[in-house]
Amino acid sequence: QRVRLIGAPCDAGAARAGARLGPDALRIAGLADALAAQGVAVQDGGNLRGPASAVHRQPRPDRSGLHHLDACVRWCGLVHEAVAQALAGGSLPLLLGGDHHLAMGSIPAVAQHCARQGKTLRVVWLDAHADCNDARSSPSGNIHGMPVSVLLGHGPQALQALARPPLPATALRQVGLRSVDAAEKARIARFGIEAYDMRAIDELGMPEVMRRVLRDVHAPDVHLHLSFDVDFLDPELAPGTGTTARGGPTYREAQLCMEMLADTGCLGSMDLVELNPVLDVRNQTAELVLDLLQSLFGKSTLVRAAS
Ligand code: DIR
Ligand code: MN
Ligand code: MN
Ligand code: MN
Repeated sequence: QRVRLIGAPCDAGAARAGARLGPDALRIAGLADALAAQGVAVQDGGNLRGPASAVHRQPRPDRSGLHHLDACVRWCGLVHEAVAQALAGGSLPLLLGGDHHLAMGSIPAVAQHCARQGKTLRVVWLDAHADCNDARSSPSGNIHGMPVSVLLGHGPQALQALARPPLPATALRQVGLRSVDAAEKARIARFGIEAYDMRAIDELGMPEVMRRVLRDVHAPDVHLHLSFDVDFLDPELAPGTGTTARGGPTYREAQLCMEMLADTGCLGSMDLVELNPVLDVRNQTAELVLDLLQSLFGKSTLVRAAS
């Protein structure tokens, strides 16, 4: 398996600055070696070069109610192109964010690739948040809180062009939610998104949640895209992210989640977003993420019989 690393050092969509340093924090933690240890051929495409963000951010929404709209649109364009190129070259694109608005660059590129290849796309969205706002419902104006709306064709007008054609809601599954705005709660129900909050994980257990999420994810006709927001993880394990929410998955729950995603054999692309090394403790969040990535790329403790 060939993986192409695509660094997107951009935090224009986030609530606080610092996620722009995520790609290098992952490299310094040993990302390439961690993947190589799982037999992955890693190709590091370096960091994309896009519009710079202010060092001291004083987010002020523009007339549309969106922070840093122009920068976000331009970064998504760069990401879209890089992801499309990696897929066309037969590699698995691993987008290193940067904040989660960049999924409006990666996922449409993946969807277009799947349409050409006649593959069914399934997107698993691991996040504490629903990222389901639009300009009017957003309490913050931060675009990282909006990509799910946009991908489903309901987001702010100014972002709609990024995600054509929109994904059907049936292609998306969210896991780990615990910080959802009132308007988002209504929108999730209205859009018909299959979402598993922390209560679902408590009641059903992570194994049953993931069995449901992956019930129709089987090789070879499904392309699985994983959109991994680091704030999915419990903040006691993963402090290095801009908008933490307590009560997230434990270390083992997160590992099992990765192991079950790996077992599908369908992983075709991934976003790894919202790592903010400025807020981290000795890069421990980056190191934890590498542990999880190894499981996602097939690491297991014992030889396992095919199930
Ligand atoms: C909040 C927080 N729902 C917003 N969202 C975050 O600003 O839209 N998304 N942190 O990642
Ligand atoms: Mn997110
Ligand atoms: Mn989040
Ligand atoms: Mn976010």
